[in-house]
Amino acid sequence: MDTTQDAYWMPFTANRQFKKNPRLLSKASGMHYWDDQGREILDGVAGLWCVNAGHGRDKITQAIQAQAAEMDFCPPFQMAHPKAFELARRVADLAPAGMGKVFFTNSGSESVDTALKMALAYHRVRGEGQRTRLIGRERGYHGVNFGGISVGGMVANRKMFGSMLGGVDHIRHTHDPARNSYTVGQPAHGAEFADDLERLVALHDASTIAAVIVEPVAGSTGVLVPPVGYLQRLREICDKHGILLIFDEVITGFGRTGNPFAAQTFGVTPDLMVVAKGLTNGAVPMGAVIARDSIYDAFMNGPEHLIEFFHGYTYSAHPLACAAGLATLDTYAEEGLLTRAQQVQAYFAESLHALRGEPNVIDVRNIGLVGGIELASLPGEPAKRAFGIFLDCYKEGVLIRTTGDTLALSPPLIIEREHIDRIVGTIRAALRRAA
Ligand code: PXG
Ligand code: PLP
Repeated sequence: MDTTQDAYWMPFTANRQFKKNPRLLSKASGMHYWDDQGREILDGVAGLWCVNAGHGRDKITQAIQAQAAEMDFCPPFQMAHPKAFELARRVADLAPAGMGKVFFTNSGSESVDTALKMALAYHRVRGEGQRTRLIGRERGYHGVNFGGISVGGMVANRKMFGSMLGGVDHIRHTHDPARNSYTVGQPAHGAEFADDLERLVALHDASTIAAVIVEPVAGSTGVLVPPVGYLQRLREICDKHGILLIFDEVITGFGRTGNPFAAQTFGVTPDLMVVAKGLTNGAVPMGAVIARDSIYDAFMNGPEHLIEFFHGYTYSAHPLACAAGLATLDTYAEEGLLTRAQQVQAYFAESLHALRGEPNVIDVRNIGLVGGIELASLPGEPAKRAFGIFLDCYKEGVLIRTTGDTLALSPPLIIEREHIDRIVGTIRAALRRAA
């Protein structure tokens, strides 16, 4: 083993396997990475679902460089800098009407925990402090902090970490391959999965429930697109019972589904929206929670000199992140990237669904510029077949992502047809080689 790699404990990585045969990237531009040997690699996953405008965008680079030279850090508690206000305004302007308040964090995981705390505190400041229960969903991914894994529904991310938050329950996931496999876009069947929330209301009583958190499209558990009418039904049940609806848009935010947010694509407005990743095009870590005005307003009570919400991070609204965020939103606007998926999604869908019938493919799912190709697992060895395909594609110069035995694609929104052809062609060849 190369001893220079000993010290780095890699996140979500098979450390021993990786260090025997490392995959090192050293340069990125547009749709591509280059490895440490100078080999070009087409990026089929926007880094990790985050580099939505493509890599190395000049405007973003320059904004970060200029900000670092002008002011490196500004304390975010009882102090602020102009770009923090400006970025909050710009993000709020992209959000559904009425969602006008933006709280900054440094990641999706921090944003999730921030949103859960906001929901609990919101009920409390309104005199409904008994609403302490949080509801997540099976197969949900909400990052890796304790709040997020508590409401999350990925067994491997939970089972090692004790009892987590108390008072959490889960509704069922919406994956229903028997009725919905190979659906192009939103599945027709399964709006009734939302009624599971009524079951939990009957069990716990609505007066104990603070919020429900779901990803509009579940990403990390294999690209699960919401059935037609499902999110509407969740919204109705939340409204009926005074429960807050939180959308985790860490992946779906910033153009992934053809609109700035999936809330707009599906026509359902949540009460709190969790974002990260595409907010800065992945260039500087940053996340945010976007809140309905009425939620913020509920906190603005009591003596004016007192802190209203005892929460925040040293690096909330970091100047470099704000500068990167503003330049990112400029780039999205100048190039129409937040709606560009609408133009490319038909070709993307057609190309992915043409993989039906290739060896071991059992389902294809897609919406906007996100896609999942599910493979039959090797008997007794879950995730191994997909990982083999990942390694083969990487060898052939295409970066994809796997989750379980699903191949996931979420390319930069600047993708052209020739890139789609190359990604899908490489996957097809890898599937055939592996068979
Ligand atoms: N919520 C959702 C819906 C996410 O997809 C997070 C929260 C956490 O964000 P941070 O910035 O703390 O990582 C995410 C992150 C994958 C994969 O390919 C997906 C994510 C992160 C790492 C890997 O499965 N999404
Ligand atoms: N731990 C200690 C000892 C701290 O002083 C702080 C912040 O001041 C934190 C953790 C939290 O760090 P952050 O604000 O970067 O999340």
